[in-house]
Amino acid sequence: MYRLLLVGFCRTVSRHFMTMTAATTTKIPQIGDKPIQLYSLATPNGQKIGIALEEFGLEYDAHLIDISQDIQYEDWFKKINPNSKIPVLVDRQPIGNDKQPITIFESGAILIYLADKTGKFLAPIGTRQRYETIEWLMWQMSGVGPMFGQANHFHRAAKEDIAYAKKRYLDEAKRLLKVLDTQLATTNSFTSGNDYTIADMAIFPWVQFFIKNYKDKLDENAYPNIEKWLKLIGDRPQVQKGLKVCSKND
Ligand SMILES: N[C@@H](CCC(=O)N[C@@H](CS)C(=O)NCC(=O)O)C(=O)O
Repeated sequence: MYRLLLVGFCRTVSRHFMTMTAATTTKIPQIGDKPIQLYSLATPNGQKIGIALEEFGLEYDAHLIDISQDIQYEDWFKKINPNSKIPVLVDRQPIGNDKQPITIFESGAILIYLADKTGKFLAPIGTRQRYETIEWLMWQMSGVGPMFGQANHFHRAAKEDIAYAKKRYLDEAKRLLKVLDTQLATTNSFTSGNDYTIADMAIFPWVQFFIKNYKDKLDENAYPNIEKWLKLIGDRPQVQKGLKVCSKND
């Protein structure tokens, strides 16, 4: 199921596609009555936010954005994310005195926003722990997401079989997994220390996807600490529910 879903995601879209979609019209999803509106799809980048909303216990309406239909290039969507990618979150009861709804794109930014809104899963400003968590969140955003995404693209979606690209991104994915495994051996619990944080929520969907789908290309038993951590997080009911938010199969 994962395989089918992920074959076409996180792809580079050509200008040709963009011109085509400019002409199409699709209805803007109905806005629900919950304070938070989520526009997403159950890919690893989208799943981070499904997990977070469940973990934070926030009320939300979820709108499935089918990126294979280029909904992300429609004008209404570009207004909420000019970068045309899921996930996007709109909060009609934002933090602070500002009564105007806030719209946030980029999953890392959404996670920090939700943590600040609720005071959960990210330590307060001024603590060392906060920056350790942000460090690992940024590591996911700049390393794991793009590199695992490229590895998946060249192994499963690319129209050309390019051995150099396949090896380059698979090697980098393996290196990143080793970095995580070593870190988890040090903390002996969660990614940035003793507490479960938004860094774990960001890293989990990508690592789970990659370990499951690329088992045959990874060395056996190479990541014992990751295996333990995957179970610890994967057993959480909020995570199991969050993974399915905006799933095409539900
Ligand atoms: N850095 C972004 C990446 C988001 C992203 O790449 N989303 C993909 C799905 S996983 C997407 O919407 N792709 C649509 C496209 O490229 O046309 C984030 O973490 O929010």
